[in-house]
Amino acid sequence: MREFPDGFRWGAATSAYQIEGGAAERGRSIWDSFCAVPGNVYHGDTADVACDHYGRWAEDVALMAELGLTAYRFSVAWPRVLPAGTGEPDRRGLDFYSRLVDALLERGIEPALTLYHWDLPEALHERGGWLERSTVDAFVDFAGAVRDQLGDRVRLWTTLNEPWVAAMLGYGTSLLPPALADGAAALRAAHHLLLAHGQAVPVLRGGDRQVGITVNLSPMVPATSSAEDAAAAERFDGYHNRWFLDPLLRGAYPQDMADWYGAAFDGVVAPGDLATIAAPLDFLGVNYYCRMHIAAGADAADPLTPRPAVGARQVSPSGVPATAMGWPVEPDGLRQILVRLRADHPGLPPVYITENGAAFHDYADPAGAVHDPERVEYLRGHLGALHEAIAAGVDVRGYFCWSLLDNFEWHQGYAKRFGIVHVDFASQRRTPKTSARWYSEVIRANGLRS
Ligand code: PNW
Repeated sequence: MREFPDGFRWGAATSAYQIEGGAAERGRSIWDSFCAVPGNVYHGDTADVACDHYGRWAEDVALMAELGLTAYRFSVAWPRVLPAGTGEPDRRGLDFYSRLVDALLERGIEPALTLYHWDLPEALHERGGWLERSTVDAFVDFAGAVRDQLGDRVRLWTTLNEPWVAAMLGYGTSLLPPALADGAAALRAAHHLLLAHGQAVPVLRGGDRQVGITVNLSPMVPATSSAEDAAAAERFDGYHNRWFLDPLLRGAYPQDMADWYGAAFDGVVAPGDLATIAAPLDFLGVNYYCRMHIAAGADAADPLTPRPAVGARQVSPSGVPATAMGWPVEPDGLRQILVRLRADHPGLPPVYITENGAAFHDYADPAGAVHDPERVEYLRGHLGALHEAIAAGVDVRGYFCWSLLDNFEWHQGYAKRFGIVHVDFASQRRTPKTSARWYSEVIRANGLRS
């Protein structure tokens, strides 16, 4: 038996855009516009209905209770609270989240709220979006409006989900909106996202509220033992991990990367910004999916090619099993990144694993049960690695599996299923997969029996 600490939180995670639907009752976001362009999203899928969580939230909370979750991570759709991005909050939007929070608390499930999971109001994008400081101010107002409504009942507050994805993929590639594929824009957006986080921290603090941010981290593995690949992996680490961790936890951007980016990063930082961004955190949220294997030399044809350029590319390791996303399954990477975090940042706050999971193909048997043996093995491996990290002294307070439900997997539409609960998108029927039943047992035991 590998037991977890007393009081360890066992959760599952979702995000507003990926599950809610209810599109007619909220404002538009950059994702709505992106989905409307043929070719952007696999199969032309949209999130107008998604899992209809907006209509079925009560059923979904009952399901969480049945599975025994002790925490639930969700995000608030900015365009549902402030349809035009700023101005007067829409009561319907605030009431929706208020009912959700009450239902969770009634079931003894701790709500963990994320303010920004990529659904920027279209109206703010039209005024420059994350390229402009005015969006930082709008975010702080949004944070205040949600705090006013839910601050008495929600204890765990996360400002942003994965600023690397929002900035480096959203502004630096054409894979996610606003799809600018512009390196200088990506650095500007990243800085303004971090600033929005930093400015929101004091607004959210108070009472027994704990405030943090979620970053996605990956250990970097040089593809070969060459000095070129080692240097490339170090730059990719700077681009992906340190560009966000260092300002948040050290109050400075990594100098090697600032030098490498050169003119693309000129004039972005204003006096005082770095102190704002480094506001002390009550916890750090870490999303972990896989390690990244890195070789020197860019691949301009790769839609994920970094902008600004880092002279490095991701390669697939041979002999390593992969998920349906093509992501290598390397559970020990979770232990590696946590142990490194603790070594690199002596003042590291408590950590929550705010996402970990995988897309796999599942199959239904004649009785209607849905089996996903690969996900069970994925979760077992990663929880084992997490247990080792805790034994090594990393203060981890909880784990949220991504995701509670199969959902709208961004530009991959509904083709990739991350849920521990199967969703039939025609009938909206929810069926817990084998992995959900297995996870329930882990929660009940507060650890791994095998
Ligand atoms: C996360 N990468 O995104 C998101 O927070 C979720 O909304 C999403 O559904 C989930 O992972 C699965 O994709 C990531 O390229 C997207 O390193 C890309 C990366 C990491 C995380």
